[in-house]
Amino acid sequence: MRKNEPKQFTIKRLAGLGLLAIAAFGSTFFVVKALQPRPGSPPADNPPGMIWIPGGEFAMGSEASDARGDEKPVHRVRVDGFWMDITEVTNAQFRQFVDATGYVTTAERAPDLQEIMSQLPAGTPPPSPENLVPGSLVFAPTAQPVPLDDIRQWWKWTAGANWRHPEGPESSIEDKDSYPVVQVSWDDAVAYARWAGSRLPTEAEWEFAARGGLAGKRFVWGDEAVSDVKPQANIWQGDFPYRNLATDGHERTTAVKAFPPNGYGLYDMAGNVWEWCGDWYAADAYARRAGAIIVENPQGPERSFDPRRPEMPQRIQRGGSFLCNASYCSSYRPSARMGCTPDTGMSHVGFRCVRTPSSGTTNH
Ligand SMILES: [Ca+2]
Repeated sequence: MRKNEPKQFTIKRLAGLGLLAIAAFGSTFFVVKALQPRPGSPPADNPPGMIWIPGGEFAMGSEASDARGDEKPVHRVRVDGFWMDITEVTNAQFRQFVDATGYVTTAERAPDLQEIMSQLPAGTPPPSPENLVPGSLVFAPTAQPVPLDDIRQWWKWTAGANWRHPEGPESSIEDKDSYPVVQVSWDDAVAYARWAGSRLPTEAEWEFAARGGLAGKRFVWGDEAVSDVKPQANIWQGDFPYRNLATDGHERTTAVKAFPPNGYGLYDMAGNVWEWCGDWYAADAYARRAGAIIVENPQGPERSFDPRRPEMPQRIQRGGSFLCNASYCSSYRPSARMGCTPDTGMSHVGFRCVRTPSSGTTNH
């Protein structure tokens, strides 16, 4: 691994093992073409809390100096128009879903030992019984600088952590109705979306929307560098993972709409919490599109592929979180991709939904 290369990691809900994969990728220069918005007026029946994203053709991915291997090559993609939640799904919205359905989230159920072992390399010892209780992964800052190659140092399996107690059993979401729900697995997000008459966005829809009509820009707000004085999004200021200066006023998540929206009127498409997408994660998804003139409404690969963790199927997350920092994880860039196993909840992962006039509510 060369020094100063961006890192990407994969996390599995492993009941205390905190197993992860870390990989680094090289970087090259890139040039992208201009966005070509597709004309057309939005449908009249705008769902509440959503905004019409007009669809169009765009350059997906990045070959900038801080882009990772799985963001390359940049390629042309067209997506049809869709409605998208203006904000991340909030605690209040998720509570409505749970109250209406009695849904029990993944983090509120005990992990399945057989399933865990099936996704671990042969010979890995099983987690201890006391860890096979309902819980989830919570970020815990370290006391001092640590090597950034082992995320187990700051992600802790926490019994009793779930969407109602996102930082552990002593925490709560009281007075946080307008904060994004976290500690939701991909399965939880899909269940909510179905109930809401929506679905998770495809990765292509998410990136198109995040770019907000700007072509080939590094960030959702343009090319302007991240400001330490007036941060453009809820990301980490200071030294990760031990010194959080919180100059943006927020140590962890913040209420939605606390930062300016992007060009489409969408909030927190950079930072605050990661957002699940419908697609499987495949490191080579873009490489497999090479040669296509334009890819229409891609739904993602048929199956997950990650050479670093082949035994762990993963779904896509996008947008980065309050933990992202240029020195470690600049994943608030609109092209940055993350894979995560669909049964994993974390204290910096949420989601938002989309809806299309004709395609129904299915995530595959
Ligand atoms: Ca976000």
